[in-house]
Amino acid sequence: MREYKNFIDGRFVEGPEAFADIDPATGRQVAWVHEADAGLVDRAVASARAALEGAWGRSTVAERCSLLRRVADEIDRRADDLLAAEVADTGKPEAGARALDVARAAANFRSFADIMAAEGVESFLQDLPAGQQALNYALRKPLGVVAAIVPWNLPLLLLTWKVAPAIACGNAIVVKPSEETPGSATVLAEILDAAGVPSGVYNVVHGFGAGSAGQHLTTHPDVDGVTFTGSTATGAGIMRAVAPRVRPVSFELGGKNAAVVFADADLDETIAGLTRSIFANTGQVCLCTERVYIERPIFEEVSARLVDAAQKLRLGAPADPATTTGPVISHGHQQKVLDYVELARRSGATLLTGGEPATVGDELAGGFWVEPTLWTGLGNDDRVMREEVFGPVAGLVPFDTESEAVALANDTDYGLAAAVWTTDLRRAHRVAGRMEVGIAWVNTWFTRELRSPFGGFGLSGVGREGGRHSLDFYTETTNVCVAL
Ligand code: NAD
Ligand code: 6OD
Repeated sequence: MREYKNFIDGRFVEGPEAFADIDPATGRQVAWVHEADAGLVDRAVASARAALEGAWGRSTVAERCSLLRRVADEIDRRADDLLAAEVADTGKPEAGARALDVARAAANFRSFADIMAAEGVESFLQDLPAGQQALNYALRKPLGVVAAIVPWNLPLLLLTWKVAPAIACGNAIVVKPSEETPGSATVLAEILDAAGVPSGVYNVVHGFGAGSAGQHLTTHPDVDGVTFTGSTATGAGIMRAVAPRVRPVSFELGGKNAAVVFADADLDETIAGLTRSIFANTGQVCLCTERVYIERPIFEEVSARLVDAAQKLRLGAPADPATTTGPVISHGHQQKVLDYVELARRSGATLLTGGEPATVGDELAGGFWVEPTLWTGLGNDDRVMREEVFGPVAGLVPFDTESEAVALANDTDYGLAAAVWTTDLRRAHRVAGRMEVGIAWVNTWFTRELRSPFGGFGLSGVGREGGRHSLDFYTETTNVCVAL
C-alpha cells in the first residue's frame, strides 16, 4: 500500500492521523495519506518563510528559469511515476493522462521559464514642470509565502499551473492537494527535490478543507497570498476567511459552460468537438460544456449524432487503450451527478441516453461509474440548467436566431468558457466576442495557449492566470520614481 506523507522543509513528515485514498475505478483503497494538523501547517509555512529569508530570496531570474527547465526534464524522466499516482487517484484512462496531464505538467514549467526569462521592466519617462524629468520603473518582487489549494479533477495539471509561476517569481509555496488526489503532488515533491529546488520552497500539506489542512493554511497569518482552484461555494468561503487579512487572492471556480452550434457548422468536426467538450475527463473539467444550444434546423440531426457518439464511448479500466472514459471521482460525487439527473427527470427532461450508474465488469464493479448522459426539454429556468453538475451530462436546447443563441449562452451566473461552432467567419468572431466568459473557443475546445489569460466572469472566479497574467498575481510591484 502506498503512503503519502506531508513534505515540509525538504523532508517527508508523518501526520498524527492518516486517511484512506480510494481508486474511483475500483472503489478500493490505494494509499494511506498523512493528514497535516495545524502544527504541521505552521511548520510548512515557517519553512517557506525561512526559504524566502535565505538564499532562495536572493535567487536570480536566470537561476530560477534554469531550475524550472531542470524540473521539466525531471518530470519527463519520472513521467511513469506521476502517471501511476494520478491514475490510481482518479481512474483516468492512462493514454489521455499521459498526453494531457503529465505532458502539461512539464509544459507548465518550461512555459513559465520562457515567460519569466523574457519579462522586461515596465518604465515611463515622465515630463515634470520646468523641463525636469523623472524616470519610473516597476520592480517585480515575489509575493512571498503562497498558499495553493488544488482540486481533484486535473490534480497535476492544475498544481503545476500554480507551482511553476510561483517558483519563477521567487516565491515559496505551500500546497494543499485535494484529499481525493494526494498522489501526484507528493511525487512532484521528489521531482522538485531531485531537480534542485531548495528546501522550503515547495511544501505539501495533506488533508481536507474545513477544520483540516485547507482551512489551517488559508487562514494562516503568515501566508501572503492564496491561489484557489475549486468550486464556487468553497471559493466564496475562502474569500471570507482571507478578507480580514486583505491578502492577494486568485480564484478559479466553477462553470456552466455553453456551446452554440449554428446550422452552417461542419457537423463532423462539431460532433467530435462536442463529444470531447461534454465528456472529456468524464465531464469533470471546469471548461466542459453542460449546455448545448443548437440551431433548430439541425437540432434533431445533432442530437441523434451526439447520442450515437455518447453511446460509443468506452468506459473501462485505465490501462486498457480502448478506454475513453473513466469513473467520476468518488461515491459522493457519483450520487451528486445522479441526483442532478433525477432533478432533470423531475423537471420534465426527456433523457436521450444514459442517466444511470454504469456497469463496467466485475473488476470495476466497486467503482463510481456514470453513463454518459444527454437530455432535452429543459430551458434556462430549470435549476439543472443553471447549476454546475461536473459530470458526464449535458442538456440540448434548440434556438432560432443568433441573438437568441447569444442571450441563452450568456444567461448564467457563471462565465468561464464557451464554444461556438460555425463556418461563417464573421459570425464566428461576432458571436465569440459577445460571449461573457474568460475563454471563447471557435470550432475547437480546450485548445490551450499557455501565454493567454485564463479565468472567469461572475461566479467563475476572480483574476486571471496564464502567461504574464500569472506574474501579476505571484509578484508585488514597487514603482521606483527617480527625479532626473
Ligand atoms: P472543492 O471546492 O470541493 O475543493 C477544492 C479544494 O479546496 C480541495 O483541495 C479541498 O480540500 C479544498 N477545501 C475545501 N474546503 C476548504 C476550506 N474551507 N478551506 C480551504 N480549503 C478547502 O472543489 P472540487 O470538488 O475539488 O473540484 C471541483 C470544482 O472545481 C468544480 O466546481 C470545478 O468547476 C472547479 N474547478 C475550477 C477550475 C478553474 O480553473 N476555474 C479548474 C478545476 C476545477
Ligand atoms: O488549462 C489550464 O491551464 C487550466 N487552468 C485548466 C483548467 C481546467 C479546469 O478543470
